[in-house]
Amino acid sequence: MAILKILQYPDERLHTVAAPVAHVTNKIRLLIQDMAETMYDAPGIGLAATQVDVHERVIVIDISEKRDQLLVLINPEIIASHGASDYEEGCLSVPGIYGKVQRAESVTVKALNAQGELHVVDASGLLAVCIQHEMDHLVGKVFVEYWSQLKLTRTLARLKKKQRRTM
Ligand code: QAP
Ligand code: CO
Repeated sequence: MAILKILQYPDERLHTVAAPVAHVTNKIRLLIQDMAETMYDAPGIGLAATQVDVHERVIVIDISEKRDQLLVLINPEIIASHGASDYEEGCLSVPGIYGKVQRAESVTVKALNAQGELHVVDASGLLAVCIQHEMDHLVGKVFVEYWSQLKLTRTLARLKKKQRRTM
């Protein structure tokens, strides 16, 4: 297993659109293991393959307290969504930046698991928000890009300043 490097916003590679996984091979299972290890190490509650510069539709999520409920979503598709929520979000690719995004309150997602089996997940609250946030990464969208131009410009300036400090 390995801890992967997480791309940092505004890295252009975060805007790459991921391709569907054709077959859930051992290579994909290895990627999932490494992504899970990277997420747990960070620590974070969700990570999309895009964030580790792999442009395939793979997501890992674990919102459990004990960090023992890994959810793997391969080729996820939202088949139903309801309501509205505005959770405070963060992102491992945008460290230290938090803010609200408008999303659906609950979603039903169809996806393959690590065994390549199709499953359907009904999610609400934090899990639903996390799934939508990670699925956005797979189409090259980062949560801060929902914000106003003014707020995004200020965020970019803060990130630049921070990245200068840690160089
Ligand atoms: C996405 O984000 C998410 O700024 C997952 O310094 C987050 O795991 C969806 C993290 C909240 C919905 C609600 C962020 C770690 C982790 C930071 C994460 C940081 C250290 C973010
Ligand atoms: Co993120």
